[in-house]
Amino acid sequence: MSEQVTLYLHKLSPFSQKVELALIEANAPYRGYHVNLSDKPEWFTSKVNPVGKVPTLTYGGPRVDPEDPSSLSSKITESNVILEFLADVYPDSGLLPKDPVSRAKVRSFVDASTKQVEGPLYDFIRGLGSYEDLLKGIEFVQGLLEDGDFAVGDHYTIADACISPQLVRLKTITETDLGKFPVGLGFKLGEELKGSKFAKFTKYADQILERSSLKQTYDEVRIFPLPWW
Ligand SMILES: N[C@@H](CCC(=O)N[C@@H](CS)C(=O)NCC(=O)O)C(=O)O
Repeated sequence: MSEQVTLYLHKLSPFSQKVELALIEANAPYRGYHVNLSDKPEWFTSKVNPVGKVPTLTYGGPRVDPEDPSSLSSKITESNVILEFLADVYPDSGLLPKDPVSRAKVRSFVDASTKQVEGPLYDFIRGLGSYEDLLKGIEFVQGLLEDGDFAVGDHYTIADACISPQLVRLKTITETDLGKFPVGLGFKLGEELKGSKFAKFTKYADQILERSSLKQTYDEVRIFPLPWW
């Protein structure tokens, strides 16, 4: 029997969503436990993650009640680290390709999408970041995209899982203009992304947004405003 996997998550957390996407795409059995971030249980910081953040994954050890975690399981934190861990634990999932050059490309994509889109996008939504920085980041990441349906190669990888929460939030803000940025900038961004300059990015995003893993992990109605933003 496979090792136990429990994912401590929050349904509105984009970082949790990355990990849940990878688990679903890998067909990995896991138990999800929703952590109430507005009233965090004491056991979560004392027994699961001292930093108190989701996602956190427990791996191995006995199958216990998630509210009474075992000291025998490994506790893995930070969404991108967890993505790599899942690719290691499920080597046949395709979450990382076998070929070293393709693996490096996936990792470069994860790094770039985190620094150039994830950070600027969440700053932009919170009214803290610039429109131009976000657009430059999207352009940079577009330059890394290959020609197929996936970020790298012909299979869903952690590169796709890593950027998906941003793609779906980009869709929401460009269609609704919801966010703490100046009124109208969300719609403007949407128009810009529809232009020929961003055709490759938009085509890729549209394909990823159709995946059932994405639909299973995103609740558009409840996502804005996020309680902790
Ligand atoms: N860099 C972390 C960020 C995780 C993070 O900020 N999680 C938020 C939810 S989106 C959280 O748990 N916030 C609760 C808190 O800080 O108390 C990752 O990639 O996993």
